Amino acid sequence: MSTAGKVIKCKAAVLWETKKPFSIEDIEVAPPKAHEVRIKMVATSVCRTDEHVVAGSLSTPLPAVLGHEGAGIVESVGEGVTSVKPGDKVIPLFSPQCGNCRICKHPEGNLCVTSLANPRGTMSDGTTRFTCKGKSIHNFISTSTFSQYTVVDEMAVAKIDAASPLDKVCLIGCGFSTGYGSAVKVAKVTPGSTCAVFGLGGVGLSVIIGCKTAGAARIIAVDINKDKFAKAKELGATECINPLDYSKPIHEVLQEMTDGGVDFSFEVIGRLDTMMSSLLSSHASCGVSVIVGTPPNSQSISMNPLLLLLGRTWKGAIFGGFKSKDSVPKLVADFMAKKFPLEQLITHVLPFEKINEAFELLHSGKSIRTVLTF
Ligand code: COD
Ligand code: ZN
Repeated sequence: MSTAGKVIKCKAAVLWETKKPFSIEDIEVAPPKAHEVRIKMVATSVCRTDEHVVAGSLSTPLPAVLGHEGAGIVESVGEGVTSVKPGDKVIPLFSPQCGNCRICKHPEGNLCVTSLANPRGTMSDGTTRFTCKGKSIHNFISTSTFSQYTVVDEMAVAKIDAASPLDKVCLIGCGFSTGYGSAVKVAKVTPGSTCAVFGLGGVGLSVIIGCKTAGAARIIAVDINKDKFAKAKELGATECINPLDYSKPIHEVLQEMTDGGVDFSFEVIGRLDTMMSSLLSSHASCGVSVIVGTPPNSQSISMNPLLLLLGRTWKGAIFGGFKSKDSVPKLVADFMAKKFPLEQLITHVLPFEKINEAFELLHSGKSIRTVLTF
């Protein structure tokens, strides 16, 4: 029996307050309104940004259904939806692409004005589609993938290859694309170049995959946890170094290793000191340094302008600089064409109900990505 046009009762992981575990609740998911899409989730992975909300270091209205790295199948669509139809495989987009704003029309920019405008935890009309125990529940950055069903705006969903494995390509919804795009799209890593990647979590490893795909000759992986080195090498790192093994600053070590500095450096940790080390490890004249990690709330760096005056470039981007609705289907196609792997980033697979276990794995540093299946 079709569920289109009806309220769906299903399970979702609700975060009622920060610093508390998720509760698996029975919720009601309202039908999609005009220009909205209701999705049956098939898989979602857990990203550190979800954890930042749980920990209270990133604020979004609560109670909420979190989760933003998922994949599913369209259950029904609201009036006027043209880009997807029931039965299509899709990935929700935490950074939507409206197609009409100044940024969407810019050839390079990717932070659509609608994503800048949506920290309020609602659909673009200002309301939510989730209810639990008679209370309205917020959504999270246009996605809310920690639910058996979710509703998203049409501009926040991309149709992908019908043959794609949703329990793998869900990573393209955030972490993989953020890292990979930082290398291939933001830095524009060139064949034969030398790269340094600071931080070897799931996003840093995805930067390494991007550097390798772009044809870098040397990829130097930097982390204070040497247990991360084996996987980094498996994915393309040519050398791995631990700052704790050296008495001098790590940027000096990198400068000596690379005749004055690397062509491309990436900070994928989210710390101000490593952002500066990463910048200094890029060549003073021709280096490009990319900030991928989010710095702690309201902290800033003071820097000597001479660091840029000699020719270096310092940049950053959200979601790997990709325009989401245009790029996600292409990234899935590239994965299907075996242009890059995703499997090695997935260390754990758990049923959705074990979401709190997935967050414990994230805290302990034992997981790269945990995929929850519905
Ligand atoms: N020096 C070297 N390595 C370090 C240091 C240090 N001082 N401190 C920590 N590390 C290493 C850790 O050992 C670890 O291996 C790695 O850095 C960090 O890995 P994870 O697993 O904590 O993190 P990731 O890869 O899942 O995510 C890292 C980000 C920095 C990308 C993430 O936290 C972030 O800021 N994301 C926001 C960026 C973004 O675009 N977000 C969009 C929506 S999510
Ligand atoms: Zn994320």
